[in-house]
Amino acid sequence: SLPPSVQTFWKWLNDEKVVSSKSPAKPGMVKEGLGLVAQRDIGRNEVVLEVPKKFWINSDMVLGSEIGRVCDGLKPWISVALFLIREKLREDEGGAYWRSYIDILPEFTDSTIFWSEEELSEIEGTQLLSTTLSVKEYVKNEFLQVQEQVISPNKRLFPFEITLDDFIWAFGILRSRAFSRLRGQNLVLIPLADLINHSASITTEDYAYEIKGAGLFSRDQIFSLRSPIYVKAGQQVLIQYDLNKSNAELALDYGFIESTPDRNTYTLTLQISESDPYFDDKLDIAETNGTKAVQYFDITLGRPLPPKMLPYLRLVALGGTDSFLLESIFRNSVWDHLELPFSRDNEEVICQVVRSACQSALSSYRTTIEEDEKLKGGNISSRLEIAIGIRAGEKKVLQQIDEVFKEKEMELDENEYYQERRLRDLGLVGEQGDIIFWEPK
Ligand code: MLZ
Repeated sequence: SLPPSVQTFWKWLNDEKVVSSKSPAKPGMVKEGLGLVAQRDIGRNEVVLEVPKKFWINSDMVLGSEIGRVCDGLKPWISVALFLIREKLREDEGGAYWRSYIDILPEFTDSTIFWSEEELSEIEGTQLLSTTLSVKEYVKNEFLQVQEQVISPNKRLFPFEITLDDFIWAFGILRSRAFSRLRGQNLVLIPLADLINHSASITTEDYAYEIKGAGLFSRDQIFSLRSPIYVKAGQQVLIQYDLNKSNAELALDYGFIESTPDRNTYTLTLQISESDPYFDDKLDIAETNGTKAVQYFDITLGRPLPPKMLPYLRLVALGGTDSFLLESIFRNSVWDHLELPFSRDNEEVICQVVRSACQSALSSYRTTIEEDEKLKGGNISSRLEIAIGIRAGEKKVLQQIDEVFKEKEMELDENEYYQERRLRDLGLVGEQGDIIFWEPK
């Protein structure tokens, strides 16, 4: 049966007429923790619940609340975080209204922002570790600022100690529970709707939830959640959170990963060095073609390289006798030329650069893919499972990239390069590739 806190929450929603006993779904205990369970069969695209705007928690609502006047100008997530923390920590009667919702919120999730140092050591060498550390650094800086500018000067509104951990808690709640891709909404917590869990096997994102008018004669808005698939009574209602997030993003935001291969990604950072003698010309060319001085390329397991990566790499590596291509008369065609191997030297450099970057990244993990695969089957905690999935996934992507450039290395002598293409275009190369000489008359 349901924990008392959840029963109280459900009663509150009934008392407030957000739901009735006939509601198609209600909170229930599921393998993820809490979830929404169908009380009867629910059809595909059937509305599961509707939550009126007065129950939404977003920055507009906070601006109209008791702390509104001190939240003016804050980032939306900071306002909502302050609101949640205050509702959580306050002990006066004013806290009664949101109490039952606050009480069902978890103290933590499996998001890497909640991991101990020991748990984080399992993702040593990964990009997820550095992302996690920089996100925590960001939250800390925001906390220190809001503490100095908002919390400390307003002791009457915040008559309790607020710590960085409280702030990380609120951040984690928002990252995992808020809906962020709604029309006109930056991020919004929708009590009850936020109990919905994610399913990897649901691959349609559209129409699962939306904001709409509460009715023909009402100017109010409601949040409406539909089930993307048919659900039998007693089963959990699930949605797809986000088809575009990588496993690293899923782990950071929600504290889970998928085994779907193309959720595994690695982000390569390439750049035109400021000390490059051709920096200005290269930057101009890069920018005309939609790339920057520092450019990120997300590489996905089982997918081809991003289309702009090879031209960008060739541009970065361009030098020596190839640098004539940077002259302004070529400006309109330079990117086209870089879509294909430009010169043997240039192609060789990009292979070496990428392969050695892959190998050095691969050497910073503590385990091999084989060791990871062995651990996967065992009886391990959910966090360790995430850690293993992430580090194995990154390594697989790195190996894939290395493999691609290893093949390119083997083709170096067979490629046709710019000079040959140009001669051929000018009709100076015969069928067998021999240069045709004119006999002097
Ligand atoms: N990623 C989507 C869904 C989030 C659902 C959160 N948990 C209930 C979004 O940001 O809207």
